[in-house]
Amino acid sequence: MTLYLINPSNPLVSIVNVSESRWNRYRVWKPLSLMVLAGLTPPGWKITIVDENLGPPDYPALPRPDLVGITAFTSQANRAYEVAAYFRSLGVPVVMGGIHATMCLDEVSERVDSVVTGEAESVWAELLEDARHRRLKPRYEGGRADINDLSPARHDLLPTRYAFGAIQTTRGCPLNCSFCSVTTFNGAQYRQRPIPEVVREFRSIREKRVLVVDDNLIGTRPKHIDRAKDLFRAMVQADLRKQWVAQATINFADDEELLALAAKAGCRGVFIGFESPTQEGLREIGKKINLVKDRDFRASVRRIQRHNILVVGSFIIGLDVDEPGIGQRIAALASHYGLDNLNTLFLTPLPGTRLWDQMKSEDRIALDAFPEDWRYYTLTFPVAQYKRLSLDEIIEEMVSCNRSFYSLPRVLRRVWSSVWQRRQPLISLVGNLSYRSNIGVDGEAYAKFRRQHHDSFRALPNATTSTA
Ligand code: B12
Ligand code: SF4
Repeated sequence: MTLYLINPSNPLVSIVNVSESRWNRYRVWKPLSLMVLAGLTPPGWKITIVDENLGPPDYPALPRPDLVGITAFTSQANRAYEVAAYFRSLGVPVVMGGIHATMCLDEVSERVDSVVTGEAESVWAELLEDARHRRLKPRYEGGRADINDLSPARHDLLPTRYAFGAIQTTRGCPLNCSFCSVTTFNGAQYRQRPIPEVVREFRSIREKRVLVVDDNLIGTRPKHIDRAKDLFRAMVQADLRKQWVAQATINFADDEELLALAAKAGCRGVFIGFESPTQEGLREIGKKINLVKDRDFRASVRRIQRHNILVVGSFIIGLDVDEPGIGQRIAALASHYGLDNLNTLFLTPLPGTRLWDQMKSEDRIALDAFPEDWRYYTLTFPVAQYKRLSLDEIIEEMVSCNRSFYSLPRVLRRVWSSVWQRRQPLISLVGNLSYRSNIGVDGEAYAKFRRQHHDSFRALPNATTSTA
């Protein structure tokens, strides 16, 4: 039996087509979900993983498979349906799973033969057996997997042409920020894989650099932090010689021992969600962990950087409290914090989130011609009615934020400080130039977007500005 596992592309991802910019090749990450599914697949299946981000394959030239499995984030849904339609036209059954299939079950069910909701571990073997006997059910409910019993991912099934391999050591997040899908999808319970299994899987990754995909590698409670320390100790002991980047909350900065162990275990960069420059903004989205009184964010960032770890900060534009000037405000604050890179995104109601429910009930979802409009749900396009910013204004805020943070003097200052502090100057240079080179391409993409979608955005009755 032959199985194709497909990760569809979205040409709008990061706005820039990967091949358009040399720097953006560094954005190519290995799709872990499909390697995990492959790891769960019993012997007897010949598996091919297709990552369309590496270039669209010539499907008609490939042998006809017995089953196709497609993964998709919401932004990939359109392309997922195109691929599904092609294989179904050949009579090949298609199953879809992942975050979009879980959050938009009805839409997906209409377009594929079978849908897996939630985590696949508990149902994948059964589904494959059903496929073998041509009795696929329309739906399999995966729920949440037993974290102590995950199969290692098949890291060998994709080429090593990626800048980063990928691994997952925990699932779930208790924080449930309004814009984020993780708590709904993976649960509020922070589940940690057994450390020896993580170390074993790390060893099987061929890439030198690895993205630890956990939404928060260190967790929020003292027992989570202790586990993170134990993991880092085990990684040091195993002498993995990997360099890795991860996502964490700002409390990463609060424990010197944790930072020292992370650095020793190979941590070279951390993505942290700062989200909003104001307390009202943080309250609006429910990012409680950033609301801790008296936190000095600049000092926290500096503490992390002292361990030779780069800090990439993420902010959101478009909160109800955001007014004209927010872009400059974010750029100034991010520079003040001393962030190595800044990633600013538009507030985006993703299906299944609290924000989606709220915006839907307020009739504020502007791009709602689904499934076509899903391709704009990359967080790099405005897709909703923003309370105090018109379409033109919010785009201007994004452009001015990036122009300001990635202005040449600021880039040079950051790169110089990374040389001075011996904090990976080359990566800092590449990262800054990559973001800077996007500004021009973003401008063209926004101009086209504005022309095509201006009419979908109308002034809210209580908005302070108009879209005219
Ligand atoms: C790593 C990651 C990335 C990597 C992706 C690398 C890659 N090529 O896969 C990068 C950095 C590129 C990325 C980019 C984006 N991401 Co991202 N990302 C993640 C993250 C942190 C982990 C994903 C992961 O690898 N998990 C580990 C695997 C094992 O879990 P899994 O994917 O859920 O797979 C399991 C099940 O879903 C299921 N399953 C999955 N696929 C399939 C397929 C079949 C056939 C079956 C049966 C089952 C199945 O089985 C698996 C095992 O249980 C998630 C958060 C999260 N916790 O999921 C966000 C997340 C997926 N990203 C998100 C978003 C919004 C984006 C972006 C659009 C915007 C952005 N700037 O972040 C872009 C666009 C990407 C695109 N291609 O369009 C959202 C998606 C929400 C949504 N509704 O789509 C998430 C959920 C984060 C959030 N805050 O809500 N991301
Ligand atoms: S944004 Fe981060 S902290 Fe908030 S719920 Fe999502 S994963 Fe958790």
